Amino acid sequence: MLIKRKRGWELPESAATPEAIYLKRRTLIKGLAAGPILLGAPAWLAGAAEAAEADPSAGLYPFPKNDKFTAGPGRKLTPEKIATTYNNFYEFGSHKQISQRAQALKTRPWTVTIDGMVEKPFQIDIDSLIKKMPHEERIYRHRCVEAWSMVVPWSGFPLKALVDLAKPLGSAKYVVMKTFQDPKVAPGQRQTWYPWPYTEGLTMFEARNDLAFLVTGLYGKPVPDQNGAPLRLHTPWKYGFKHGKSLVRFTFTDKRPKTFWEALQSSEYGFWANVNPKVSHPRWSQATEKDIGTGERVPTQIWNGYGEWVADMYANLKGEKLFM
Ligand SMILES: Nc1nc2c(c(=O)[nH]1)N[C@H]1C(S)=C(S)[C@@H](COP(=O)(O)O)O[C@H]1N2
Ligand SMILES: [Mo]
Repeated sequence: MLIKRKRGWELPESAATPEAIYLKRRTLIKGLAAGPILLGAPAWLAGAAEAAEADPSAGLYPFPKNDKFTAGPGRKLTPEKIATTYNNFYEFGSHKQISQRAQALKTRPWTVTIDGMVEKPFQIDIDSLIKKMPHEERIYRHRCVEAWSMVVPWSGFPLKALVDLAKPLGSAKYVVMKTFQDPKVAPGQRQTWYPWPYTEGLTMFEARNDLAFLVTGLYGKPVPDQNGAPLRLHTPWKYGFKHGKSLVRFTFTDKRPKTFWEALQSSEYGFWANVNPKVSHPRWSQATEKDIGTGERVPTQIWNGYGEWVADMYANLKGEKLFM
């Protein structure tokens, strides 16, 4: 939880990280006509061209902003550089500095499987999915269970649109979302004590809520690998660990899944994980959070401030640990 490094945004431009340079090369190459110019080009240039070609969705961004969603009182957008270099993605390491390592992820081709209790299981490639889904940009606050937060413009589409595409049976009660599994790419997955692949889930009610959002982009561009390319969840009223990254499978079921953190430590992390400042984590208070953009500590809000959209869903749920 402690941020014990020199903060990236305080560095002069000349000290930009190799990752930033990598991203710049991608942009540079996108602006060049492909082909002859690459003959005899240095290896990094050719590699960057491949990376650029490998993301056919890049030209679709930015998407129109949905003005319903704002940073909120007293909050500011987190600088892009911070949100893209301070990450939780245990597949690439159990610390926050995984952004460069995560570039090993190959996000094309990328196939998403829809199965379980649906009319007819199917697979769809990510670019066909992106083209079918109604995209927009939403500013959402992101509250990690570790008591830090950020405010980010996410691009994507309502999870509800994918649920409709999937045509679940009336008997389905949950949608289970799984991250890719490939220990050759993700060194963390060689640590066999973790219950890979990363698994998360929502009730069908939650999945159809207007706020549940599948993210394909960040800051008006395709979502960077370290933030869960090419497809990750965002349910802003829940702790960040609910937001599975780099998703490959959506399974509809009538059984509540054992989620990744719950399987590891059920006394500390549960299925619901709704944000509540009054319910402490067993090892720390959830009353406040550190905004990683401003460095300020701000009070945490019930449902992370999204109660008007989501609180109803839980009104009749008795005997459930809704806030862990
Ligand atoms: N596959 C996978 N998804 C994951 C995680 C992870 O380790 N692996 N970490 C979660 C946690 S704890 C948080 S806070 C967010 C962090 O997302 P960000 O790096 O885009 O801020 O991703 C979530 N999704
Ligand atoms: Mo988190």
